[in-house]
Amino acid sequence: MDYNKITDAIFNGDIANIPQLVKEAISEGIPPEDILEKGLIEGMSLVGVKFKANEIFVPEVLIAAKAMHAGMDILEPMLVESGVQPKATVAVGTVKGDLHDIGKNLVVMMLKGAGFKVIDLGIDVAPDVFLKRAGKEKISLICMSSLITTSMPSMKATIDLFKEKGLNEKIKIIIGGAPVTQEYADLIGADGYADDASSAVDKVKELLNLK
Ligand code: B1M
Repeated sequence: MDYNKITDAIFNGDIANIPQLVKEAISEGIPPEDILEKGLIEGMSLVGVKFKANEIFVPEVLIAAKAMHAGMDILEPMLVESGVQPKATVAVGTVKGDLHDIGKNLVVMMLKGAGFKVIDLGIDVAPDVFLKRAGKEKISLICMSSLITTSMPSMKATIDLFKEKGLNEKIKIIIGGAPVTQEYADLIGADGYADDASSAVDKVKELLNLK
């Protein structure tokens, strides 16, 4: 399989052809994780590089993101298949002021695939929304995602709110996203940091003492 075909299709926002290309890769026996990492995510990284260099602009990025979602829709059932009793309930959301959802969706997918019940809170999630949902459902851990530096303070605000309500012992909070680091996690008092979606699963298991 030539991963470049998928990478190019993401970069060019070729929404019509992405599902077929992903299905072809699956039929060639390529593991879905490889299709995701070496095809879809690679394409999106290229989009990021060109966006930063002002060589492409928001409309192109949006179309590429739609193509990415079209590819992820095909892979999701394969990454998620588990059918076992949920290990624990985890909530995932992109924090207030931030509309990026691709990385957050990957975290959701990987956690589901690892057998967790996942409550996807979506994007632009305010601290009190995390709090309300944590009160309603039996959430053991929250994963917060931030892709822009301006939304990072909302991670701290959420952690502060959980501490203020005395929930920080009961509900762990971990953070991730491109501008976020372990140092930032330490600084704002998060229980953990994960560099990518599969490390997020490892961190969740570690913090909840699950295998
Ligand atoms: Co935006 N954007 N964007 N954007 N965008 C970035 C993030 C940016 C780095 C581009 C750049 O300048 N190089 C830049 C941020 C700069 C900064 O803050 N320092 C930026 C900007 C500036 C903006 C706008 C302000 C642009 C504007 O309007 N002028 C605007 C902000 C809107 C808002 O949120 N309020 C904006 C808008 C958009 C679109 C809507 C056009 C679109 C989002 C579409 C969507 O998500 N549905 C978009 C996109 C697509 C990007 C880039 C190109 C790609 C992001 C992405 O999906 N990457 C991005 C550049 C880049 O990152 N290279 C960029 C692929 C994804 C798989 O990676 O999300 O990092 P990522 O997730 C990774 C890890 O970070 C980790 O796991 C994933 C991998 O497994 N992870 C977690 C993520 N969340 C986690 C949570 C965890 C654990 C791990 O929990 C524990």
